[in-house]
Parts: sequence; C-alpha cells; structure tokens
Amino acid sequence: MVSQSYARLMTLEEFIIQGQNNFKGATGELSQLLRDIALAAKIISHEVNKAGITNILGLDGSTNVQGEMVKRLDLFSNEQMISALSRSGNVCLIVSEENDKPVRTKSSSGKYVVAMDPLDGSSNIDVNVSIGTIFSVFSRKSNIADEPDESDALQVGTDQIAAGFVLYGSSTTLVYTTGRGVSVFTLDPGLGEFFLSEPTVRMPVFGPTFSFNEGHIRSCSDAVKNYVSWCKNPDKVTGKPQQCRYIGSMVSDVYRTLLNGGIFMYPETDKLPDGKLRLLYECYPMAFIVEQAGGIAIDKNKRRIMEVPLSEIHQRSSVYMGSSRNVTKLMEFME
Ligand code: AHM
Ligand code: MG
Repeated sequence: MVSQSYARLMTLEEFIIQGQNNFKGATGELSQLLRDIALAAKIISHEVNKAGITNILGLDGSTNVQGEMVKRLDLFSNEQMISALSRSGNVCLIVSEENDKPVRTKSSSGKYVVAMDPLDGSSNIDVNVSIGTIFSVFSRKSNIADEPDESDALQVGTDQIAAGFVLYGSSTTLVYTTGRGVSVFTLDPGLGEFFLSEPTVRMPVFGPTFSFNEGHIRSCSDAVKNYVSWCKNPDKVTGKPQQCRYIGSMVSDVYRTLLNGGIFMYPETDKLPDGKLRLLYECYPMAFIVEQAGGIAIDKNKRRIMEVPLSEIHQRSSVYMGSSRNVTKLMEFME
C-alpha cells in the first residue's frame, strides 16, 4: 500500500534532525542552511517544470523569447537561492555564477559563505534536458564582527564543510555531503517533500562510460586524445569499447557517473587553456561529492581538484572526475 511505503521513508527534515543529534556540539545552523537550499530547490523545480508551458505561451514565433526564457530562469534561480540563503541569517556572503562580485547578505555576522551555480546547464532548458543547482558551503575566515569580503570566498576545496547539487531531471534529486559520505534525496512533487532515496552512494570503481564533448577533441591534449582513443579501442585485458554519454549539463553527467561509474571530463583546450568549468562553484563541490563517493577528481596537471588553489572567484579549471580505475587510467596517459 502507498501509505506503508511512505512510512518507511525518511524525510529530509528527519535526516537533518538525526544528523544534528549524532553530531555533538551541532548548533543547527548548517542544518538550517540545508533546509533553506531545499526550499529554493523546490521553488526552482516548480518553475523549471513549467518552463515548457511558459515557452509556448510566450513564444510568438520568436527565437528571442526562448533565449530570454533561459536567461529568466537563470536569474530566477539566482534570486531564489540568494533569498533562501538570506532567510535565516547564517550566510554572510554568496558567490554566484550570475554575479560578478560576491553578494553580501544583510547578515554580516553570518557564519557561512556559500558559492553556487544557481542553474547549471542552462543552455539545456529550452530543449527540456536536465539542469541543476550546484552549491558549496564554507565557514567564513574573517571575524564575525567585521564585514565579510571577497577573501572570505577565496578558500580551497578542502575547506568545504558541505556541498551538493540539485538535479531537475525526470525527478528532482538533491545530492548532499558534509564529508561523511554522500546522501541522495528525491522530491515527491505532490507532497513537496524530499525523501531519502540513497543514504550512502558508493561510486563503482570502474564504469564503462566516458562523458566528454568530443566536438573539442582536435584542440585537446595528446593525453586526452589518446585516452579517448583507448576508451574506444581498449586493450585486450579490459575488453569492450566504452560507451560515450554526454548530456552537456555537468549535474546530469556527474550524477550518472556517480551512480553508474565512468569518467566525466571537461578538459583544457587550445581556446580555453583552463577549460570551461568554474573551480569554486562547479569543480570543488562536484569533486567533494565524487571523492566522498569513492571516486577521484583531478585537473590537467593531475592535481587533486580539492587542492587546486583559488585566486579569483570565477576562476576556471580543467576537470577529470569519476571512478578510480577510469581516472587512474587517464593519469597513465598524462604521464
Ligand atoms: P553553465 O554553468 O553556463 O550552464 O555552463 C556549464 C555547463 C556544464 O553544465 C556542462 O558540463 C558544460 O557547460 C557543457 O559545455 P559544452 O557545451 O561546451 O560541452
Ligand atoms: Mg554551470
């Protein structure tokens, strides 16, 4: 019976309370931050699901409207996240892909700094393909008596105290870590409630998939070219050629990699010597999650993404992440 199956499920709220009870000295502030993000995620999810209807109503045969829709949803998501993160007074500073400079909230004494990509993969909205919200949480470095500034945001991946992403796909899924494994919650849209669907995600040590925009292959390094060629023509030991799966939304490509194994890459190219993805609010949080699930995340210099120094909030980084055996194989080609 439906009611019995719900009875066995843990809500996000119960998970938060349980986590707080298990963590001596917890103040509940980080828990509140997760609640705030979950609220914004529900609002964005609701809006994303209506995007097609709004597109039809607003289309008028003009391609501009679709472009504006993408932009509107980017900005809408940014506003919802900023407003949610400003609710409880725990966040003093927000770095967003949509804002050139860090945004100060009204709570200058808030303990936390959040970096985010409010709507990742936004070019996929108008074709009804999965998109998401990525976030990363840091403790502020400055004294709470002082005004927070950009230096509070210039931290390194290993300083993250929590990270996650919300995937607006065939269902809305929240993936979250505080450094004690990765948990997944799925939104029941009828009830407006996130339920724990996977308490501890472990990434397979190997997956038969590579995920990469092969359109860029000509301007990639020899290491990437040789690795991709190996994926297609693996040696006798590994057997079959691998599958290529590339959605073009990092959230979706990394989520699939997390569950099924494999590798996701956004390499450096001749045109983009540090790749396209942003270190602070795309690479760090995803690397944190991937590592917590047992995977590896590195950059073009084989540096652990979590330790790549950040000197500018919108800094880009090449990224290679996924199952340990897949990434280790790539590293052999990088030698
Ligand atoms: P966005 O943050 O502007 O949406 O861009 C980031 C997205 C990632 O989700 C995805 O991995 C990548 O851009 C796809 O780029 P490309 O179209 O060059 O393959
Ligand atoms: Mg993005």
